[in-house]
Amino acid sequence: MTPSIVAYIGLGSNLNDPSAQIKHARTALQSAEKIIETRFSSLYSSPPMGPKNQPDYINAVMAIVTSLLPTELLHSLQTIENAQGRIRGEHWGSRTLDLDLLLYDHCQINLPDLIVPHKGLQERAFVLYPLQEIAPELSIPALGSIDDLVASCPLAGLKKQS
Ligand code: A4P
Ligand code: MG
Repeated sequence: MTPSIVAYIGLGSNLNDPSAQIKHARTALQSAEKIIETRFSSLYSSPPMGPKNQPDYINAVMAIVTSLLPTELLHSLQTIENAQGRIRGEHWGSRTLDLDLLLYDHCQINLPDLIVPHKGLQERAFVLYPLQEIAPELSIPALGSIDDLVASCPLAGLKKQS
């Protein structure tokens, strides 16, 4: 059996009551097989990165322990996205729910359908600030300490909600 691994999931939504989407996804993750929540960040709002003709986002980060392999975990995340009505349209376009596997243990993964740490993480305030809130001691493979990454990343309109 795979030992318990610490992983971090990024949650994002900007359609159909985004805060409710994030809370619903949290419940779904808590109920998913072989996933145990250990920390959940505040909710944060931010203007869209990418196309601007879409609503603001709500984002959060969840820390989990899991015995799922990385690709199994990605599959579980996609199942939850699909159950919440995710339709894949424009790249970086509006979505009811986006679940990204940000970090999986200290692994660096480069598969056609799975890149970990999640690409662009170091430039995204809506990922780094909630991550720092729940994991202030974190060190990210090839990127460095969460404190240093946050220090070099402007807020870009990010606001803590709750
Ligand atoms: N994929 C590869 N690595 C991963 C990973 N670590 N976690 C693949 C999850 N998926 C991963 O993703 C496309 C493919 O990425 C998947 O098939 C999976 O195999 P997707 O969710 O279908 O498409 P996407 O989300 O539109 O593309 P992408 O590039 O993943 O976008 P991001 O990076 O998720 O960014 N602005 C604000 N303020 N807040 C946001 O949350 N999010 C996005 C989307 C844009 N702007 C935003 C926000
Ligand atoms: Mg995504």
